[in-house]
Amino acid sequence: TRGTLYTYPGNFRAFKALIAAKYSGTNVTVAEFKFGETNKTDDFLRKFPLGKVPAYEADDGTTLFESNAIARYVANGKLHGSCNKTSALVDQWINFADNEILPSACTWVFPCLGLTQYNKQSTDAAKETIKQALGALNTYLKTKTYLVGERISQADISVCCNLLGLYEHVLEPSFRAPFPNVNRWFTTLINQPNVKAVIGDFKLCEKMAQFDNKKYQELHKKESGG
Ligand SMILES: N[C@@H](CCC(=O)N[C@@H](CS)C(=O)NCC(=O)O)C(=O)O
Repeated sequence: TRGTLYTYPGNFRAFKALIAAKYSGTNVTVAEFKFGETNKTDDFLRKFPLGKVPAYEADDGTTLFESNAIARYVANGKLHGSCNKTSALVDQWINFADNEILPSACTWVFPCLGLTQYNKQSTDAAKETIKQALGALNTYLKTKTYLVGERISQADISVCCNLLGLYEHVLEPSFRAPFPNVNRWFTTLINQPNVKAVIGDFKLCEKMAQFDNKKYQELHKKESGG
């Protein structure tokens, strides 16, 4: 299988599929892409009606949106568990990553990048949710190297990718200290050659980032008519 992935650089959702492709030997080319332009063209919208990325077009014409579906497709059945039980466990962690981690991760990290406005109440709630999720993961990983079975699966890849922004920007050493098993597992993941080949060198957060109002104003100049 071969195909083309539409995404902007550094998109953690695209990473889920690109890492899966590396592990599975699938040839995925990243398209020339300009966010806000390429994904608004008629041609793109005909194939991918929401105009969102990542989006995938296989060489046989198959088109897919939603990062988890793309990751599954390019993995060719590998990485998703070979029996009913393991594939359900892999799904469990993929859904955990998107439902229990990602919304709070975005609420916490996006204001630090100036992408969204800061709201103290929602940020505090998000931090608590992240603590709960990391706590659950930490307990689960106490006796395990990987989330499902004895080798890397899409469960590890998807949870790891949804944690990237947190570990990069806000999980400073004192915040992450109570979760040593998660830290060990995350470090194992980001150092795998197939992961490194996609995400590059990763530096763990040293100091918790805060809301960047200057960046926010800059990024939102146009909308406010300035
Ligand atoms: N659930 C989707 C989310 C995709 C998504 O929200 N993509 C954003 C960028 S990361 C996007 O393309 N937004 C463009 C738009 O909303 O116009 C997935 O996991 O692939």
